[in-house]
Amino acid sequence: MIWNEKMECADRSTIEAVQLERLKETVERIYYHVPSYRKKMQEINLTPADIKKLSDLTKLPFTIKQDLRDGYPFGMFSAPRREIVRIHASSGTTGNPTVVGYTRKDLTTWAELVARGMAMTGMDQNDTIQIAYGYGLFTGGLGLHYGGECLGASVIPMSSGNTKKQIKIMTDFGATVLACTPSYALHIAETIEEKKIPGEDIKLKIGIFGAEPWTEAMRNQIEEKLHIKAYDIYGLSEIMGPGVGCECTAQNGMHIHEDHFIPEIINPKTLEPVAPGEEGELVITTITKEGIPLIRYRTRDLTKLHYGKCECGRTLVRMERCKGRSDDMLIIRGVNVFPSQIESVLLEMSETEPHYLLIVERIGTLDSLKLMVEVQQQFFSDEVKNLQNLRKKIAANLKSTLGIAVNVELVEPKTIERTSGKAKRVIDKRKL
Ligand code: DLL
Repeated sequence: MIWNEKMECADRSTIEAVQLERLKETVERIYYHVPSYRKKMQEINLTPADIKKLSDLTKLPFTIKQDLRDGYPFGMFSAPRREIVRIHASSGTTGNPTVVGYTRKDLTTWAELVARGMAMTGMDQNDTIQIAYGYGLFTGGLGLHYGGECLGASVIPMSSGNTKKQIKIMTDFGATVLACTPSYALHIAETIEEKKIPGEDIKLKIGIFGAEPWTEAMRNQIEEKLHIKAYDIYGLSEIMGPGVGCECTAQNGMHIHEDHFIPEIINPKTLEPVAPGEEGELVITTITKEGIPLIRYRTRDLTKLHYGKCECGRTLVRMERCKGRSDDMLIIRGVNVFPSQIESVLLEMSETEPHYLLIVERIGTLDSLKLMVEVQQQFFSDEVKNLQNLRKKIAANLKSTLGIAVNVELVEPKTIERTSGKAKRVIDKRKL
């Protein structure tokens, strides 16, 4: 099912014409309604009339998370408060959260776009979707909730946590779709295995997982353990929430809803656009939002965009799975390391579990990277020699992938704390 064929399968020139018209309206809106944007534009002598063609987008200033924090809580809203009908916020690790507001039209758009994403995965009205993303200020729960209702599916608003109850409701209500973070999906899958729930009691067919980086190897594990097709869904609260992009059944990148967002990829150092197909930081401009439209928002997410044809028939650009964030990249003794690289190594080995924690420390002037990873129980009952060998094998695999030595510590299953939301994979003691 294609939800909005006219937009999702439009040719490039049609999409670009729609984008230009909507971009002009958005620039006009922020210039006259958001003082901080007007000030930024005046500083570079830019007025809304200067946006004449789509490529003029690059004349506009960037927006960063700090801009939202500086205007905390509602400084960047461009609609009057009486038109704001919902407020969400994203918790920052430091400082104020970033706060976003939605008008009624924004909420309708959001629900439609999430529904479009769900339709891409093959979901329809006959599905029952269990939403195990957190409800609350986080956009995951309510975002998927209204998308599911808009699609016409039966929505189970579970929220995250209480895994035992998740599994009871999943089996009793016959949920066919699970929506949660990929790390929580894996935890649910393991609990199902442990409790020896018979396969026929689980009716799941599809998973809609996002909100944190995950790897292809992790997808394979989840698909195998839960006997489902697992799809990636991308979004961020500043831009809308979940549903900015979603994978279709081709599982070959997430289609971005270009009739509502203009994506760009820039080099995070030079801030210049990269060549098409190259990796860089995703920058997004919203072109239909009323509550808090953002121009050239720097997501910090590293990915690539592909404009080639997709086998599903949609012409919307596809973004690759996020490799990580430009700011959660670790630099260890000068070497760039992404937690996702380590995860891939672990998932390729049959002896380890995909539960791990990275601890970065500076000892004297040298950075050291320690990996705590769970291994199957049997290794702890085996001879010490076997444990030693496994430890060496993991260290050698990591060394050959990352090019640096990692101090590996094997721990027993269930030692590393589980979360039902976004997994915490890194403790960087250099920053504490
Ligand atoms: O995580 C929105 C969301 C909810 C997306 C549910 C998907 C599903 P924030 O809390 O504002 O919003 O966090 C946004 O999470 O900039 C990425 O770094 C990361 N992220 C989101 N989706 C993915 C994904 C929600 N599919 C930040 N793959 C983003 C990798 C993701 N990272």
